[in-house]
Amino acid sequence: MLLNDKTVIITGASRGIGRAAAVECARQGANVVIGYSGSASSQPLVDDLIAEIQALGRDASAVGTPAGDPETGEKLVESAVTHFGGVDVFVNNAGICPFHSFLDMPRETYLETVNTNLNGAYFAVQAAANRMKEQGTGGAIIAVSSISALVGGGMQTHYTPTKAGLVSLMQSCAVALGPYGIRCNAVLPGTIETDINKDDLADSEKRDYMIDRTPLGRLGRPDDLAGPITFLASDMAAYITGASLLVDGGMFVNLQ
Ligand code: NAD
Ligand code: RM4
Repeated sequence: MLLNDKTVIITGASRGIGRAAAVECARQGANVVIGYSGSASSQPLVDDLIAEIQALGRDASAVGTPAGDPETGEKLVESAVTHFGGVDVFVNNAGICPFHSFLDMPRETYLETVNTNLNGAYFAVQAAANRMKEQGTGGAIIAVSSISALVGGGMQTHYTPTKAGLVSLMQSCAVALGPYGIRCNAVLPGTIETDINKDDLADSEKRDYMIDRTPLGRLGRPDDLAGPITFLASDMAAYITGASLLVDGGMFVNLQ
């Protein structure tokens, strides 16, 4: 039980990597605040996740609020305090990647991507950190960044800067929040099969290319991120802050 009786907030937890992390945190003893977009289509997914967490003997609350809204962090913290008495871990996971070419990138697509992935994260991290400071018991903040913080993508010119921004945010917050015992780290997934890249990977040539680039010989699954996120959230990582952990099956180091 790495997270016994801890309270973990996870944004974008209705599916994919966020969901897998939520279930693993509950398995490790945590109660979970599920952040989700608030869309009607997410509701059954959230109900299903709550049931799975409760079947593990833990509890969950859910807050439907857009990740890019500057008030979202405060709403999530409020739910954590009301239901579970405080916040120990904040996982900023919600994100979008509407693949699009650069020269004709619609302004609204760029702005929505930056707002959802980075601006929202900034204010949510700030809200979680203020609560952790007030509690005086330290805490852990984890940003779900990407291998794309380190390498480019011609159809991701709006997305990769947000992921590099999250790494930088965790580094600066590690410095700003270290004195309060709040650790800030990033995980950098490689290519994980989820809804975010379903269309992109529907092209079998592209999918095979991504597999070929991966020394471990397969694309990632959401569960591949659950362990690393839980580890960074736990006291096993007590002396780790400002770090970036690639979880990519070796894709990044594979030149030749
Ligand atoms: P996903 O599409 O399954 O999950 C994204 C989650 O974010 C969903 O729960 C979605 O509802 C939520 N979300 C999207 N927009 C939102 C908004 N405006 N408000 C609230 N919630 C919103 O994809 P995923 O792969 O699980 O993505 C999770 C994170 O992992 C993202 O930040 C993504 O950039 C990152 N990531 C994914 C990969 C990959 O290959 N799948 C690789 C690197 C990083
Ligand atoms: C990741 C990485 C993956 C892509 C997802 C959407 O950061 O670039 O290859 O599938 O984003």
